[in-house]
Amino acid sequence: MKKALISGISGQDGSYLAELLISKGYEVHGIVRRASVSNTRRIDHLLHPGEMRGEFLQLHFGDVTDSSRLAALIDQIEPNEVYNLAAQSHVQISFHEPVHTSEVVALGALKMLEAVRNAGAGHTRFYQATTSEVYGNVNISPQDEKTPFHPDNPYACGKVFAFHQVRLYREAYGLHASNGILFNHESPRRGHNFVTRKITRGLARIVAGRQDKLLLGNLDARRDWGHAKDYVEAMWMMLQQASGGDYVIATGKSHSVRDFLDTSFGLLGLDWSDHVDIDPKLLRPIDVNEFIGDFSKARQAFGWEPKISLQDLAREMVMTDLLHEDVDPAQFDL
Ligand code: NAP
Ligand code: G4F
Repeated sequence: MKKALISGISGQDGSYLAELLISKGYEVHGIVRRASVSNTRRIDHLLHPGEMRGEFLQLHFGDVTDSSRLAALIDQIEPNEVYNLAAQSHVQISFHEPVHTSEVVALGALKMLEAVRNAGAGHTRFYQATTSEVYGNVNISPQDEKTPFHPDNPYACGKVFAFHQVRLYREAYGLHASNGILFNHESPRRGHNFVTRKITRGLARIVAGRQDKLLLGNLDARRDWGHAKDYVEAMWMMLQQASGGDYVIATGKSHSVRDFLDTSFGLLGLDWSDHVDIDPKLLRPIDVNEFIGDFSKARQAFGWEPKISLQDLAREMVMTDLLHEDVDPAQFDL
């Protein structure tokens, strides 16, 4: 039975990846941070009630900033595949917490790589969660694996550092290590303070009468939005290749925040402009105007392509958030 270790397993992608690997017969191990209130909500269905383990999933307390703990876990588990998904992944918060963000995003990735290398784990394959944010406002469109990096926030700077460490470990030490350069991907499990989830959750709360207004920042920004479920499959596919590499994972289509508002409010027959106000505090010191990815390399190398459309993604998110607010989605023509 293959063994996988996932950092960031309690996050959006970690939860879908754990489900995918378990469905493929893996024994999955995950690193979780100790929190005063449980942070395993997204993976509780994979665990025995009240325990840190399930039939095919075991959780271990740890933190990617703690080298000694990472080394001990790699030694103990001897994973075939390591997926480094841990991050302070919020771009705006990275402007407020640049040092902490860099410690987790940049040094955390390096510490994971070192733990794998020092274990002499020639059989261990490594996945790094790189991001389209590495391109920033590069003004070349669409972005692919050859597009120069121009990181425009502390989070993106940390991810560029980690990208090059992964490439270096591949070239210098022969590690099977891959960078998935993933463009934005969303789901009903997306954190509440990312724009798509903030919109679908805000919409559901407005319908339920629990919220009056939805406060947003830059509505003109354009993003290439896919579904997290499709994207974790690409992570796994990268590690099944004969050697490591760097791959863009995207849909090839870009939409503005305004478009996403049109789509989600439109699903319930509402006009978002009656409910949305702009809050200047939500504007960033620099924002990236547009991301749009070219995923041809991944399609050619291992046949990956996105399956879920933005319309279906928005519908799933709106329906789930309505249910969370005890509103019956059946009353709408979804
Ligand atoms: P997410 O929901 O914010 O999850 C981040 C995960 O990292 C959580 O499990 C979090 O644990 C964990 N974490 C944070 N700091 C840690 C630390 N010091 N040690 C160990 N774990 C730590 O992010 P996501 O959307 O699933 O994204 C997964 C990865 O892909 C991230 O690296 C992100 O930067 C990258 N990425 C995401 C996207 C996207 O659009 N979603 C696109 C490109 C790249 P807690 O639950 O305890 O907070
Ligand atoms: O949803 P967002 O916060 O995602 P952002 O900044 O694009 O970052 C996400 O995707 C990256 C991949 O490109 C990941 F690497 C990263 O970890 C994260 O998952 O914001 C999207 C856009 C931005 O232009 C932002 O300025 O929406 C705009 N926006 C407008 N109002 C808002 C809001 N963003 C947030 N979070 N909250 C708002 O109220």
